[in-house]
This record gives sequence, structure tokens and C-alpha cells, in this order.
Amino acid sequence: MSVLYKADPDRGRAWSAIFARNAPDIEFHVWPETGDLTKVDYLVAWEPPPALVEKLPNLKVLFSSGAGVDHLDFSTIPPDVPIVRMVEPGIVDGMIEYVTLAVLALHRDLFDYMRQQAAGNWQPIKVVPAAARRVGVMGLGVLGQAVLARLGTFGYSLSGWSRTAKDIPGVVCHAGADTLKGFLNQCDILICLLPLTDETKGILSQRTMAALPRGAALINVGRGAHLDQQALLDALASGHLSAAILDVCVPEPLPEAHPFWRHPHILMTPHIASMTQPETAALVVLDNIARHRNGEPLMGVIDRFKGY
Ligand code: NDP
Ligand code: OXD
Repeated sequence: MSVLYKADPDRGRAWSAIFARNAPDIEFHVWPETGDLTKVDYLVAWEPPPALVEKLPNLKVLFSSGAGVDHLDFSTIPPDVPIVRMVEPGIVDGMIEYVTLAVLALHRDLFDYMRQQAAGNWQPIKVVPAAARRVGVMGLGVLGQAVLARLGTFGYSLSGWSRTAKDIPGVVCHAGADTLKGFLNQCDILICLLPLTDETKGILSQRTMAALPRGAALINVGRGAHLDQQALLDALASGHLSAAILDVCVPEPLPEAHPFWRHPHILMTPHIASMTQPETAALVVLDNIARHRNGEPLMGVIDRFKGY
């Protein structure tokens, strides 16, 4: 039994130690050390080289080392090989922290206070009660729902949007493209936690931003390709949007001269909102390998047709 890990090498060493401790019968190889490729049963990967999968004739399951699977080219993965995305507590906790931080920063006007401090200006801004701040999440999956549950503890007025209908206590849920405008009309802070698919690419468009109330703010923790960058610059320039917090962009990193870098109303972070944590993720993959060996259903298998 052999596992090949092709993702962050530092974290790979931690994965290797966890496998050695918990499943010494499984060979664990951290890229670029691969062992005999014809013996690889399971691949754990982030952005694998395009030709890698065809060199693995005995591949049984492909595990994405992240929650998203948009970095994989499905056409290179044999149809009978399930693709499993990462659903693990470490990613969830990281995303809850990041989005909570971002919402609180926007809600409590930190952008304005940073500008005021730089200008030597001591000027209180009226505090908006949390119940009067409407926070909306696009994507009501594992991460969207976890984030909403935590935001609910602050008392925000919460809504969410997904492809299929949801019933989440304390959250006004909208489903489907026809409901998008109505959902956006009610979001003072919009959080994108969608997967990147053919349907969601470019969804943070001029039209989407125009549907938000004047002065709204955007948090993008989905993927950079969700966002129309020029539309954001235009919306900030006109004052229709007040601020954006972006953890993802295209390309990553942005070129040095890109206007986002020094924009006074944009805060960027280098795709760190949440990260797969070896301590929890390796155990989740081990559990899935055990399920596979026992002929049980795997957790987190994606639907290639939907793209997530
Ligand atoms: P899930 O697959 O659990 O949830 C995806 C959600 O998006 C579902 O609610 C789904 O709707 C909804 N959705 C998908 N397509 C559409 C559509 N066309 N219209 C409306 N809703 C749609 O994913 P996760 O919550 O685990 O992760 C979401 C994304 O977060 C990842 O794909 C990744 O891009 C990003 N991410 C970013 C990280 C970072 O550090 N910045 C870290 C981890 C993830 P339905 O429920 O109806 O199927
Ligand atoms: C992920 C990510 O998809 O880190 O897990 O973006």
C-alpha cells in the first residue's frame, strides 16, 4: 500500500510522521521522492503536474490536499478514480477565524481608523449594532455554514446563498441564480465562500456589486477568479463599495504594479485564510483510506459534473 504526497513539502514531513505513527504498513512518499510510481494507490495533491496521474496505473483515489478542487484537471483523472476534497477541522477553524476577523474589522470601521490614525485624526465613528449589520455568505457548504454559525454568536443579521435550498436556523437562506439579486440587496458585508466552477467564475461581477447596498464591503476567500478586478476598482472609486478584504487573487501573487497592492480600501492577504492542518487532515485521509479498503463510502467525494 503506497501513498504519494505532492503538496507543501514542510507539511508533507508532518504528514509522513503521522502516517508512520498511525499506519506503519503504508508507504508514504513526499514529492519529489515518489518510490515506484506503478505502486501508488493513493495520491494526496495540490496542483499535481499534468502528466503525473497517467504515470500512476494503480491509482485508486485522488485526495485534494485542500478544500477546493479547481486546481485539478479532471480530464486527466480516470473516471473510475474518485476525487476527494479536504474536509477537516483544521481548515474549518482557520476559515472561521479569518472571516470573523474580517467581518469584525469591517463592522468596527478599522479601515477608517487606520486612515484616521495615519492622518493624526481622533474621530469616533458611530457604532452600528451587530443586529443592524447584514452579513451574507455566498456558498453554504462546510465552510460557509461554519462561518455563519460563529458570526451568529455576535448577533449579526445573517443570510446565505447556495445552489440548492438550505434550512439553517438563524440564517435567511436563498437558493439558485434567480434569488441572487434579492440576496445581494440585503448584504452590507458580502463573503464569497463558493468553489470555483464554470458557473461561479467571475460571479463577483459589476452586476453583483451593483446589487449590493451603497457602502457595502466585500470579503473574498473563495478564489481569485470569482472576482472581476476592474469591477471592484470601479465600485470602490465610485464609493458604491467601501472596502474589500481579499485572501485570493489572480495571479497569485499579483504583479508588483497591480493597483490592489497599494489601494487604501483593499486589504490583501496571501491565500492564508485557512490551511490544511497535517495533525487533523492526515487522520481524515487515513480514515478515508480505511473506508476505501473496507469497501465503505468515502467522505468528501466531489461530483465531477458540478465541479465541486
Ligand atoms: P462545499 O463544497 O462544502 O460548499 C460549496 C457551496 O457552494 C455549497 O453550498 C454549494 O451549493 C455552493 N455553490 C456551488 N456552486 C454554486 C452556484 N453555482 N450557485 C450557488 N451556490 C453554489 O465547499 P467548502 O465550503 O468546503 O469550500 C468552499 C470553497 O472555499 C473552496 O472550494 C475553496 O475555493 C475555498 N477555500 C478557500 C480557502 C482559503 O484559504 N482562501 C481555504 C479553503 C477553501 P449547494 O450546497 O447547493 O451544493
Ligand atoms: C483550499 C485552499 O482550497 O487552501 O483548501 O484554498
